[in-house]
Amino acid sequence: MFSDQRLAELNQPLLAEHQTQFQYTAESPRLRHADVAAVVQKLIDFQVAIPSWALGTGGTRFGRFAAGGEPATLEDKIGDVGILQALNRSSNSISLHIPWDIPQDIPGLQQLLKEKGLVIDSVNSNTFQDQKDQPQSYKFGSLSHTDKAVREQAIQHNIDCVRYGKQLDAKTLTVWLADGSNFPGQSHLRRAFLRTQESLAAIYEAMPSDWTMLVEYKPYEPNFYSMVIPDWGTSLALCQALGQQAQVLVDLGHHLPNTNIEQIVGRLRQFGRLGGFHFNGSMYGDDDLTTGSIKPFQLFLIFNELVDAALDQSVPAEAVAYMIDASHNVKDPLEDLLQSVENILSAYAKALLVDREALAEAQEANDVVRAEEILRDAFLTDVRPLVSEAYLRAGGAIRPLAAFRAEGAREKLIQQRGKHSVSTGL
Ligand code: AOS
Ligand code: ZN
Ligand code: ZN
Repeated sequence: MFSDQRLAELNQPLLAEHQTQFQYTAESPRLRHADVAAVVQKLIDFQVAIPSWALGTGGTRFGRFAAGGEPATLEDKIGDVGILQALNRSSNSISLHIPWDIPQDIPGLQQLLKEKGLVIDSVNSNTFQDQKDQPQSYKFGSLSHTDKAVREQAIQHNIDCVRYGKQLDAKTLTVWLADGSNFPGQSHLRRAFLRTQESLAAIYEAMPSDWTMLVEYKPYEPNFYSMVIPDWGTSLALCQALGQQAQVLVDLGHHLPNTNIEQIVGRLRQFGRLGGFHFNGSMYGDDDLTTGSIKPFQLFLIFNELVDAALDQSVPAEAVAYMIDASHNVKDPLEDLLQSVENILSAYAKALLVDREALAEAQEANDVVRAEEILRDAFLTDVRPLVSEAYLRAGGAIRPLAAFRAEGAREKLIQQRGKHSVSTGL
């Protein structure tokens, strides 16, 4: 849909204004301390994975309102991420969820991924639902279940996920467990943890040596009394017991209100155990809203920790997997994802603009107000021209969302796939 030529046509009317704005920002005396060209290059290099399950409308337990033109197959989903990538050149990978995305025609999928310039970054296992014809039920847990037969089924499912992932050159297995209990006394808390650790170890052993296992935590939902992996401490303990290929995954929505997530991120980086993110926006809990829509300052502070850690020689270098985990009830899913990626890039750009030398001085001198003002200066900078410049230089659209609309992309997808097509994911 978005050929290079079409993108050039869509960019043409915006070009002059963009150049003026970019120039103005790049030459702003407020950014004297920053290397703007280097910031733009870092934005160009930054990639965030798109979850296959966020390409359709999610709905809630009360209802679901289809967007129309939703992807029904893995091929369609790759097509959708291809649209995002053509527009913003910052979404070159896809997270799969098994069994929603079981790859069938491997050579065909590989070809399609190549054509669109995409890779599969991670495979997510699903032991939170029972599948048709599945012998054992996950009603009372999966990797933590009291019954060995259920645990073995869940372990095998995770091993199968790795096998599917290998077919498409993925290198990451993400494990999120719904396991827990709804009432006091229902579950033996320590034993449930130990059984989980044992199950994860069996999966870890079966994983190729160049794979990473990401262990996601979540304080509540679907279980409301206890979750087996409720917090980053539990994830970290499991990862330390498993080995260096096991890393903690931080989903921004998986914290109780007012948790200092940036500090968790800083700690995990320091310990060499920050494996990746599930980005989303959160007002109350696991809301899975557009990343940066509710707490943009928090998103900036998270990136501030990441940028700071990357500059610190004493912090172990590690590959962090940046992924979105979102769900859409009222927005067009693709528009939402374009907004999310842009908000992520903006937060990153602002973090890159922090005057780190001045901040370190203010911190050493305990100058609270000055230190805070330095962060606020960066946060309040309008970085949209820098983000647009990155899109443009990478070959994308100056304004991806506007291009998506100008092209009538959703209408075209509806023409192709129908008004009532339903995505296979949640
Ligand atoms: C669930 O709350 C988690 O965020 C998982 O990452 C989950 O696999 C994903 O949201 C898809 O349902
Ligand atoms: Zn998640
Ligand atoms: Zn979640």
